Amino acid sequence: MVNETNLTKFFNASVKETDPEVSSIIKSEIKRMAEGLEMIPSENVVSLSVLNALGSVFTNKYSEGYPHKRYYGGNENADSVESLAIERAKKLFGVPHVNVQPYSGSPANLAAYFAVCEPGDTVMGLNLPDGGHLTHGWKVNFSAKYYKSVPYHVKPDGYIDLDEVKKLALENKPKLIWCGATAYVREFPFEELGQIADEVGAYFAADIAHVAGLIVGGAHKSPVSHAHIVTTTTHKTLRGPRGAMIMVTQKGLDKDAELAQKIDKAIFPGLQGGPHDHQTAAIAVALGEALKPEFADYAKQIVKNNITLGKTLMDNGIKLVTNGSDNHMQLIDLTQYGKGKGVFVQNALDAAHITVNKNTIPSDPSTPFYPSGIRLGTPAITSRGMKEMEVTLIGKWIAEIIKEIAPAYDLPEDKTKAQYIESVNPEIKQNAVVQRVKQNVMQLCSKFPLYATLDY
Ligand code: DSN
Repeated sequence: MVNETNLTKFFNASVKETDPEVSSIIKSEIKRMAEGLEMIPSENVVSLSVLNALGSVFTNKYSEGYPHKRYYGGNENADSVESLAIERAKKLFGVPHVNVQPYSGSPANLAAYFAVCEPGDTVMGLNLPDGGHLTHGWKVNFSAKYYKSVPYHVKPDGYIDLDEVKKLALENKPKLIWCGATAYVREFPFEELGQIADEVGAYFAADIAHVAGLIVGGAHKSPVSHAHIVTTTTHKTLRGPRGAMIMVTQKGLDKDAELAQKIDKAIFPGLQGGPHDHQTAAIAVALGEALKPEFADYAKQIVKNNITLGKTLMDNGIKLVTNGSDNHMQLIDLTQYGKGKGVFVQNALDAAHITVNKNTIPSDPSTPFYPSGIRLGTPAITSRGMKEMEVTLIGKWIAEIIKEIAPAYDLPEDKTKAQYIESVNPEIKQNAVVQRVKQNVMQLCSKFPLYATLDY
């Protein structure tokens, strides 16, 4: 028999007692996060409430369909939590229609195509090596295999080439134009791209996965009055669980009165089965947090921290794409030290407990797997409470490591790249500068606990 006390006990039962193997891996991951600086700009630290909702009994439920129109019984609570998430998202973003069921960002974008395009239609998005996303038309992705992809690019200065977008749009008459990126450091030109889309009669979809938190926090302008469709993940600057949402704007409904139904049908039954109700519950919690006034302070602090990070790096001799940033991420250009240096710097920073990712830079002289840049940012360290003072220290440490490691190692031109990287890794880990920075990082992290209330 399940009474409330049993349920509470069950809910709180630690995996420690039932599965020591998994428990020990989770414990190691908590330690890694707690003792390091998470600076991958698409990652964050969710609240304990978000974690709690994500680990709730909703994971047991099947709810194919939408609130009050389900294919299974027992959905009164799933209806309530999904309706609540939808209402919060509508209020937060100022849109008339929201679907909170996409499993993650790529399925959300796939649904947008499925809703408004036929296979073979022409679509445009930012080229992946220029910072764009796989699902915006990169050649190996469904978005270029099933649609005719005409990518646009950034200019040599790193900003989106709006003249090129206009020229390509007039020539190719796309059905859909995307705005959004994984590695773009300036505010998106939503208004200008929306005008181009209108001129050629295209749908305009803004994928705000990276900057959703900055937008709802008032640190960046919203695309809602310019786009027909807005997609976003929920786990980046929005600081929710892994998941995604698709929004239809009033402009979208004015263009196509059926657009909301088309999006909903594309998600279910078009592409997905049962929604992840535990994810929906956690999204509702995160949206509730984002509606609070303190979230605006958080969003603005992310940007302030990132501007400080960029300035510190440049003051210490590091080159940045576009010489800085407007958002939550920086793209370090390592080509002053040679090509393909990203992997050595990523490994050295990893050894110093600073987690970043190697990334292509515009016109990268190397390849996406061995790129010449580093992408890093401030959402997660801002969630831990770090401000400009801490970020200045971190920026100096990163610059020290780059200057120590990047000139010291060169990628072989032949097929021995992976063996070479593996062979120099132990030396990089033991490097005196890397070791000193690691000690400093661990000391700093101890003052900003990941979850002050968790026992790890
Ligand atoms: N993987 C995400 C990122 O890191 O930006 C994009 O899908």
